[in-house]
Amino acid sequence: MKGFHKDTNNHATTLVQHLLSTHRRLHVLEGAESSNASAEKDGVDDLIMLLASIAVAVKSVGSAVRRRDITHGSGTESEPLERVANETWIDCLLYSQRSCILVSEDLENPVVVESNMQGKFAVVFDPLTGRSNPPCQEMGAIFGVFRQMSGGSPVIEDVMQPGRQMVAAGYALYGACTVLFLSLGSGVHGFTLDPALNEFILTHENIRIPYCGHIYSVNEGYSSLWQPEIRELISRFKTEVSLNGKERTLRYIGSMVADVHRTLLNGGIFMYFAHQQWPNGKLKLLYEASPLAFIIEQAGGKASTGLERILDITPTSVHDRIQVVIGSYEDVELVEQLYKGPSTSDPMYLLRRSHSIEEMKDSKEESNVFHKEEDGPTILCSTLPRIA
Ligand code: AFP
Repeated sequence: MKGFHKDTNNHATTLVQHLLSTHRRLHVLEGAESSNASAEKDGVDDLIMLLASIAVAVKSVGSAVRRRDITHGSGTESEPLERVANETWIDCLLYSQRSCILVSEDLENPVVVESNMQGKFAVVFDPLTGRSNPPCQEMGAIFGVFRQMSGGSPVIEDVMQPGRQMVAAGYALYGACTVLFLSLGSGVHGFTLDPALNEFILTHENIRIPYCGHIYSVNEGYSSLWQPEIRELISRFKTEVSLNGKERTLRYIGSMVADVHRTLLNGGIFMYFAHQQWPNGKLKLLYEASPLAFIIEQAGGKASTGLERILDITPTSVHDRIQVVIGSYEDVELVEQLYKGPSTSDPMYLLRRSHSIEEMKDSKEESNVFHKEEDGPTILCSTLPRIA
């Protein structure tokens, strides 16, 4: 794990300090006459207050998860963890007085906040995901924040927005330590909970996902339930050399937030295709796929259904399900090209790609610098002609 980022006074940077300083920096850059005035104007201070409340929800659910680890199966558990998590998120969002309408994976219908507690933001969230992976190692939470579009009382349209209109998104993971990764649309930053301070400390500043990877993540247990073209696509993808020259290898946790977290840090691709049990795909658009697509795109990656960009999809219901292909730019692009098939894919793509792989091999022999991890992908990026 990277060390704590220190500010100019050599102090670890907390979540709120980072959010405030980033925002101030952004406004100075925009030449705003005074950041206070502009902060007020565009409600960023309100957004920071809302994110601080989400951090409180993550801390308290994190400690409930850890307690549950200790008491697991002892019968002393009073309430199911998912109910504890859902109620905690709703309380924190309500008392932030910055939200107006809430969508939770664990509630059939959206919650409209009482007018005297209302703020400007619509929040969509999955308060506890990966829970079919007991005991709790790979559980987490996912959230997305939209601006209220309607004037007056909030309406369902305030959450039925395409992901590209989010003003913030993020996820938490309750693994060996509790981490919170988020973006306000200017890069992705990761924070780790320091149990001694009970503060989220900046540990991953401005993360960039590797341009290509060799890890692929898909539940191959469903291959018999997939459409033949999906089976064909996965077997083709597995045999296509990864641009970093490494053999492809499978990693699948079964918790999207954990699988995407690994993909963000190490590169590669996570896929969940439709199959007989889930004809439209299993994963939820609004509070699973869209927020994680926002994060991955902000880190330089790509996120699609295989055919269209996830962030351009406008939900038709709050619990819509979609297919998900998300991760390193080059890997997702390869899957999209294979998925589109010869009729609609870029006929030159695979040719260019194999050309680049040859070039890579040549440059590897030549400079034998390829083995130096950090150089690998950068060499490739310069060789792969972009699709206009
Ligand atoms: P739970 O939150 O019910 O554990 O579901 C997790 C999830 O929605 C997502 O996080 C996983 O990627 C996916 O389901 C795993 O689904 P399969 O078990 O069908 O592979």
